[in-house]
Amino acid sequence: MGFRKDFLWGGALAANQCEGAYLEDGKGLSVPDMLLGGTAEKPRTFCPQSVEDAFYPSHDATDFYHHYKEDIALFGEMGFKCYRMSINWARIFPNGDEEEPNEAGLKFYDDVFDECAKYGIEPLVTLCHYEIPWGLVTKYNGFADKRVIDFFVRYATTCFKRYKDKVKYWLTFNEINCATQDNGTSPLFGLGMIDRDVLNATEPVTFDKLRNNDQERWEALHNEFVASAKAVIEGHKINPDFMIGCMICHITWYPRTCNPKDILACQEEDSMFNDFCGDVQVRGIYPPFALAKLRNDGIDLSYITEEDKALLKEGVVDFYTFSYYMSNCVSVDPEAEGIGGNMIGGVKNPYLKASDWGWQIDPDGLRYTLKKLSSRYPETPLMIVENGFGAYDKVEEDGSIHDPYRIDYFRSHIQAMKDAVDIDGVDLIGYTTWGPLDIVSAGTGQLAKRYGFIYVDRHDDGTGDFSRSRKDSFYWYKKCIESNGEDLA
Ligand code: P53
Repeated sequence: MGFRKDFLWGGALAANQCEGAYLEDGKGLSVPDMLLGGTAEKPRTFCPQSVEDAFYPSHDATDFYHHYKEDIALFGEMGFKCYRMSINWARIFPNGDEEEPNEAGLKFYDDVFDECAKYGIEPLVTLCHYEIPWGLVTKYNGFADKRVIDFFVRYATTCFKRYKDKVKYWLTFNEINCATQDNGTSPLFGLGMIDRDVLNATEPVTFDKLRNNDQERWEALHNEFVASAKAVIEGHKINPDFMIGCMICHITWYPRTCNPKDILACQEEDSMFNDFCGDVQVRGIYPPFALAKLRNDGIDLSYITEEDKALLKEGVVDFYTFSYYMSNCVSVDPEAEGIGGNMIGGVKNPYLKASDWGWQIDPDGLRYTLKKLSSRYPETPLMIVENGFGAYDKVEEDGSIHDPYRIDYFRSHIQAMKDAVDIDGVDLIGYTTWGPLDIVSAGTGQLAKRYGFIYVDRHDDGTGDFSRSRKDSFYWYKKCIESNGEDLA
């Protein structure tokens, strides 16, 4: 059987991680512009007042803004059918709350879409990929303020109208469920919320200092659900053929042991982190376990109005997309060995190997996840919009880059996808790998954590000439796409 004939093979980037040109053509500042770099061991920090000589990795990123023609040509050479990208909100509405959009920003994405069309590449556009305009953070505390719903809807409808004949596939918010974490980082990235007392910090602030008020955070997430639903409703009026999806960060959880207490703790993690937001966006209702959990945690749920409930019901998504990188374990044993490296945390799985950043490599977990999602949402097409392997790469004397570890990762995950389709009957419409081109890491701000098939000469000390070159994995993925996923050798 194999993958569908029209399977959407491709790769995925986010504007703030690849574009650079952070103040060009009228762009306003956005959250990632305020973040400094870290390492695998040392978390990145936040500082809105430019620290002298400090390196803000997103300011230039890997300069896609000036290389998009070359980059899209390389995607075309690999045979991409689909390119997932994001529009940088602050290019279109520099402060977020203007009445009129910035024409130069709109024009840039017209050019990007036209370039894709030359190679028959279908764009899949995320409207908000961790890149809320900074003006909305300072003035409104992001989605904590209901007015931001309408700013988002204005931005979304502006894009829908402008690109209605160039873009069919849209996602509203990237990894919306990360806001369920109370670690400070995720609310800043996703919701644009930050403690008022560190808003104007002049020294770098570590993320553990960023804490949000729980009541405010859950309300802000609700506002994001409403904003997404309204965008879906408006989008379908503009073009009924639009496919508008949700995007969930799926971290697959396993109980560390068969102790029933571990099983329950694991189910709780899975429900609240993975299932809650997807249920709201696919089914249009808050699932009972989430309502109960929030209520039991003392959250006043009166913000979920009847009017909002009707919007959530009407604005359900057309497809479900998710990122998948790893699985983690859950244990009630406080002595269980933890893992670091991702912002989500978790417990070590003795059967799995991990990347240099502690992300546990688990292709079986992808098959398990696909089967679970297809049972949970049997009428909703699924798409994997992020999957990939962050690693240190070495450039050889002759300029070649051998990355067999990355090829292994993709081979095993694509095989797992194939099994999910062939053996488990999953309706999977596409697969875009994360970071086909080297970019800035969201979690650590590093350039050294590379995901690409295409190497970019840019480094954490700010050196490099941004030149591009093909890694071994480039040729491997090209062959994979050419054979519609049959040739994984
Ligand atoms: P980096 C953590 C865990 C899973 C997905 O991440 C995550 C994160 C954030 O670190 O985010 C997604 O760059 C996100 C991308 C991000 C990618 O995973 O930390 O949608 O923006 O770059 C990989 O290695």
